[in-house]
Amino acid sequence: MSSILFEIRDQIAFITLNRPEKLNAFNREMALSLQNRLDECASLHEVRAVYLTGAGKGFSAGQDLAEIVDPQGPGMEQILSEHYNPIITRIRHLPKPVIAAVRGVAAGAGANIALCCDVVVASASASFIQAFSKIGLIPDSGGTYFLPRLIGWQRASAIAMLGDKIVAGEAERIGMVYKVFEDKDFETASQALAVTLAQLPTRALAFTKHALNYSSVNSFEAQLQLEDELQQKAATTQDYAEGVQAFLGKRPANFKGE
Ligand code: LHQ
Repeated sequence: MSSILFEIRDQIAFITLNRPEKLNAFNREMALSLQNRLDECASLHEVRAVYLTGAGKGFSAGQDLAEIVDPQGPGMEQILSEHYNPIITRIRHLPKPVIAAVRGVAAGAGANIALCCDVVVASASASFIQAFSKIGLIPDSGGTYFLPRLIGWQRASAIAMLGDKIVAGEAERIGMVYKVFEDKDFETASQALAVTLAQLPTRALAFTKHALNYSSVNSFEAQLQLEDELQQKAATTQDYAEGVQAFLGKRPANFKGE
C-alpha cells in the first residue's frame, strides 16, 4: 500500500497521508512521495485546490521515530533539508489553495505541515502537539515561523516549550485553525470547503497567497507595492473579467482558473 494516496476529483487533488498503523508518521519514502505529489498538483492545470488529510484516526505524528534510530535510515542532516523543508516550501509556493483537514492528532512535523497550509480545519476531536521538546528537539517544519504569526509570540513560545496538547476548540479560539467541525460532519464539511476553494478564481488566490507569504517580511511600503503589482496581474485574468460581468449581470460567476 502506498504511503501517500492521491486522487483528483472535482478539480481537487486529495492527498492522504497513509501509514495509519503509525499514525501517519513520516518516513523518507512518504516525505519524498508527498513532495512528488505536490509537484504534480502545481503542474496539473485541472487541479485547482489541494485537500491534505490523514488516513485512519490521526493526521500525522510527525517524524517516524523508529526511522531516525535505524542505521540504514536517513541521517539527521538529511531529514529537514531533504524531507520537511521541501514539503513546507512546496506548500507555500504552490499557486493553488491547500486545505489541511486534520482529524485526530497532528504532532511534531505533522502539526507544522498542517499549520503551514492556506486553510486549516479540524474535527472536534483533533489535537495539535508541538511534540519536539519532549524528545529534546526544537519545533521545525516552519513551526517557529508560523506559530508566532498565527497565535502570537507568548502562546507560541509556551506551546513550543511545553509541548502541550492543544485541542481543536482551543486551536480555533486562539486562531491556530480556521474552523472546527463536529466529527460526524467533518468529511462533508471540510470537503465542501475544498470544493468552494476549487471554484474560486484560482490565479487570484495564488496572488493572494504570494502576497501573504511576503506580508510578514516586507515593509509596509513594499507590501503596498507588491499588492499593486499582483493586482495588475489579477486584472489581466479571464476570471476577473468573468467576476465583474457576473456581478453586473446579476448572475453567479463561473470561474475557470484562467
Ligand atoms: C509512532 C509515532 C512516531 C513512530 C506514533 N514514530 N511511530 C525533525 C528532525 C529530525 C528528527 C526528528 O524529527 C523531526 C520532526 C518531528 O516530527 S519530531 C517529533 C516526532 N513526533 C513525536 O515525537 C510524536 C510521537 N508520538 C506521540 O507522542 C504519540 O504517539 C501521539 C501523542 C502523537 C499520539 O498518542 P496516542 O494517540 O496515544 O497514540 P500511540 O502513541 O499509541 O500511537 C499509535 C501507534 O503509532 C503506536 O504504535 P504501536 O505499534 O505501539 O501501536 C506508536 O508507536 C506509533 N507512533 N507516533 N512519531
